[in-house]
Amino acid sequence: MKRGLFITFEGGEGAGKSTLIDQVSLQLTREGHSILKTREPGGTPLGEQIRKILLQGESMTAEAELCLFLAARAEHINQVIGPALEEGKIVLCDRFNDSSISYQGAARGLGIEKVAEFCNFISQGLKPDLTLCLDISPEKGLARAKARQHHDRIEAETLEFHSRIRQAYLQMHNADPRRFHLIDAEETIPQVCENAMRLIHQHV
Ligand code: T5A
Repeated sequence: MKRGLFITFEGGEGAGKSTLIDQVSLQLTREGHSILKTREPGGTPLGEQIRKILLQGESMTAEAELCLFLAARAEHINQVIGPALEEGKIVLCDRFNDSSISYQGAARGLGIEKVAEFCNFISQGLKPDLTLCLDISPEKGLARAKARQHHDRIEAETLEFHSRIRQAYLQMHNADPRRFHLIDAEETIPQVCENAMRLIHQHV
């Protein structure tokens, strides 16, 4: 696959990813870059339908949950991410494989290695060039998320569940610090954005 630049954003609930992606997108567009902003689960008509089932639907087994996230991702890569990268765009993606590894692999207990392998198969080896993970304590992130109108099935999990997600992200940073960067999400929005842009400018 010919490449633009693939940047993913990770973090626990309410960490500030959507806020950051909007700011980064604005700034990169002003600098003259061609941007595609997208999110998971979602980004395609089928992906958006799957998103509703995953976030608003009935409870399901961890295995079913993983398969649904990956079904949405397969469509997303094929229809949206892959073509945009081929056109040379900078793709800003709210969550990708690292979310499945931390949420389903670590927090749901399906196993980090097994889920990583499954993700790699589904995404045909497509890896982000850069991942920015907004690090925040689960207590503070959930408080931010709960202050909003809409709440979903996964956000409503226990504090222990959300703590396992944070631990998994910290491990990912330790395992691959050149790609997977942690950004302190408890700083102000402009400061978080400045820290993210500093890392992005090393790649564009
Ligand atoms: N999931 C996803 C899996 O389990 N497996 C997978 O493979 C994938 C892809 C997605 C859910 O699916 C799970 C993860 C999620 O549980 P979602 O609705 O997209 O659901 O949820 P999130 O991705 O968690 O998005 P959120 O909208 O909940 O959080 P964000 O985008 O991180 O936070 P944001 O930007 O909306 O900010 C939250 C609030 O905080 C404020 C904002 O103004 C907003 O009010 N804020 C700050 N306040 C103070 N200081 C800052 N620096 C702030 N930054 C933002």
